[in-house]
Amino acid sequence: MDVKTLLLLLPVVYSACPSPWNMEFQSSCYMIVTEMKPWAEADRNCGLHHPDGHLVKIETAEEQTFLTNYVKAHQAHLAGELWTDGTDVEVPREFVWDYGYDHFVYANWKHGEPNNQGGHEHCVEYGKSYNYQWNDIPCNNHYQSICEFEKTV
Ligand SMILES: [Ca+2]
Ligand SMILES: [Ca+2]
Repeated sequence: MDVKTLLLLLPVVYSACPSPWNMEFQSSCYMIVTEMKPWAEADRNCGLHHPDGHLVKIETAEEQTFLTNYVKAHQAHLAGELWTDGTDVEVPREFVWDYGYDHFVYANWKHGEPNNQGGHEHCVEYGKSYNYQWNDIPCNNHYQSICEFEKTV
């Protein structure tokens, strides 16, 4: 490989996350949104910051650990609970990422969750009150959120 080819490849290999996406893990960029919003609005808000932006999909134990470490380090600035992209609005009791396209392979539910308390819990939150395990909760609750987009290289 000559030098010119190498220089052309560098921006691809080392593409950092564009502001305000300030967290990077594997092929994804993330940002925490501190405004409290209902789930659907929080998801739309992610898309305002990047065309591929959506609420976070926690797809592996490694991603869960990365995010939890980051959130714990910054929790003084956070209210507690954070929206993820998980929902069962399309098919009740079948939780998926992104409105039905990706069934959960990895999951980290709190013991006894998802419990659909009162029959109105269709969105997945995650935060310190459940020690960063997952819980289904009404989608119209207002929480802070984590947004994610996957870099296309
Ligand atoms: Ca992800
Ligand atoms: Ca629940």
